[in-house]
Amino acid sequence: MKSIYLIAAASLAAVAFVGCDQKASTAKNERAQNAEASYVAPGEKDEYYLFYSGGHSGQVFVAGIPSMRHISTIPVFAPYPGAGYGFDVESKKLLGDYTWGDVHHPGLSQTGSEYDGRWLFVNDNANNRVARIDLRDFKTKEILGPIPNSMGNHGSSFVTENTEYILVATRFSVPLPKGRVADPNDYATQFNGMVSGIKVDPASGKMSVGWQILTPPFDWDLGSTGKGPSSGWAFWTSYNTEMAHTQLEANASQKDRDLAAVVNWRAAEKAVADGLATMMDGVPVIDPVKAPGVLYFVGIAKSPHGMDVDPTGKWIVAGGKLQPTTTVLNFEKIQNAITQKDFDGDFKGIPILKHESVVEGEVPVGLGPLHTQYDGLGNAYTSLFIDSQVAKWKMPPWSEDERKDLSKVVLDKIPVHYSIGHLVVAGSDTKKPYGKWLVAMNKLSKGRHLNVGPSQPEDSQLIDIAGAKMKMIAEAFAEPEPHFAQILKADKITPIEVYPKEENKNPNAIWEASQAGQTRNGTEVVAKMIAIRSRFVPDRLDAQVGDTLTVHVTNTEQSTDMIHGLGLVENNLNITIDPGETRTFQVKLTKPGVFPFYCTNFCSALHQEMQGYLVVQEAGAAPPPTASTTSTGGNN
Ligand code: K7E
Ligand code: CUA
Repeated sequence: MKSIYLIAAASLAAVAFVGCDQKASTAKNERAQNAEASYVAPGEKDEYYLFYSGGHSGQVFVAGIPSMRHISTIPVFAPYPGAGYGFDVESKKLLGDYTWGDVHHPGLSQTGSEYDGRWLFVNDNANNRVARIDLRDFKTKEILGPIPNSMGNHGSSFVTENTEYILVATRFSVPLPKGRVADPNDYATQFNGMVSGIKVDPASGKMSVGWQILTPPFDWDLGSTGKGPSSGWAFWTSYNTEMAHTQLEANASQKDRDLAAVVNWRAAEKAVADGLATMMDGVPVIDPVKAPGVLYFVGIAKSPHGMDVDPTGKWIVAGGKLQPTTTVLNFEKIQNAITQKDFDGDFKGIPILKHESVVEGEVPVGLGPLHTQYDGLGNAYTSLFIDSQVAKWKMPPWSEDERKDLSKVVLDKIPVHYSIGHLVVAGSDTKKPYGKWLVAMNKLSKGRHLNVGPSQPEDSQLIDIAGAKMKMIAEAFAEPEPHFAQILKADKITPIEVYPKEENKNPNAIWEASQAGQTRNGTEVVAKMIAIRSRFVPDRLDAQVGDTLTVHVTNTEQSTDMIHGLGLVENNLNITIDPGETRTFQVKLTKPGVFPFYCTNFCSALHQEMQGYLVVQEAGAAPPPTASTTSTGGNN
């Protein structure tokens, strides 16, 4: 008896032991496989760039996929001393009066609905601007704005199929033109929103405001541009069709449906050419009631957020934050409804397309659907903010059986950590997505990292979408706050590593120590300086209180990664100069003294020795003998 018990107990224990061990080794295998999937060995490179918005940091972050390693921060709307951005004359001019921005939606330039690798556009929600980053050198080249007649540049920056325009829509409505004052109690009659077409010069990328479409005072939200059959069109969700101006969290959630905008931007172009626009604050503004065919509305699920056109251009998916479904619009049906005037009345003279006539279906994806992305294989991926999940579901066409119960097209769900906002599938907004990877950008990390105190990072998770089931692979953290992102195949671009000397057309560039020195004209002191391992020439500058000192620094190096910086002590100044580049800084001298300047970017064994002095005499002092000569000594 006893022995039987013993045997039974022993075999039970053995079963338990084997089971546990198997589980452990499966888990271990899986960990190893996942690690391998995102592992990029030292010296090897990632396959994709991830450009993700830096939110209220005002910057753009660059990481590699699949490693998720942060590679670079591209300063855009805020000073960034690490790149000397916001301290030299050129970048100060770009920033204008602002020292921050709120970046939400990066958009890569496209040709024929595919990424062409030329530019990355990003919006500033806070100060109504759009910026253009050149992917040749990953630098911000232009900031346009504040955009006239446009308040709260959130529904932006959506690139049209050949980068004809960056389309933007207003989050906030205000009395227009800006500067006009009206009582918020008269919100419905005195306030307006706006959709703007920011024209992009095809050769230079230079932006200008092309035209604008006046809209009722809804809060325009996310948008997307058409392609293929929907070429020339764009779509935005909105909230607050209630036109509330207080306690929006309750007052803007009264109706069961909100209105999305269906915009024919080619018709808008034509309306301006036909003289149907009137000028407001220097921009041709179209009243869509007077230019029929430019703007339509369509009712979609309550308080929507994301609006995403699929790679074929046939389907447009809206996420309904307060309704557990995505609304799938059929573009062909939209066209038919427009031709047949199949309207459900109008809103302030703008026709509302009949919901039932243009909606293909409402897919029960889960709670809090925000944004949708596509893999180009007929699958959609929707972020579920409330459920903290990504739902994978099948795009139309659907079978009769599926139509009857659309829960059947929901194929898979994966938990993310936590409260996902945007998600991105590589190339989702082009006609040929790369698929393969999905990055979930989660709002809360809730301590899934080393404890860094109360201010916690955002959590981004890499999900493998190549198989039938989604697979969680890796996790990375970023500073606040990634909203949207774009993924670009690395071999699409070949950024430069130095600025070629022959391309430097800056009239103040110098390449020889013999050309270096300073000149004075009244109180204007101008110096031309060279930075080269490991010295500045000249390494002495002379000026007086009351002078304006302008220094043009050329980094004459032509080797990769040989960057020099110039920090001027107690003058709140740091610039960095890339190889072959000339940068200019300007200081108004207000206090006498001797101020050291030094190289801030580690460049050589003698980096620490790379320094000089700015001698500032009292106002009116006789210029010292060395004032306009080149520095002597050193190793030149
Ligand atoms: Cu969803 Cu500004 Cu695109 Cu954030 S927005 S999540
Ligand atoms: Cu030059 Cu450090």
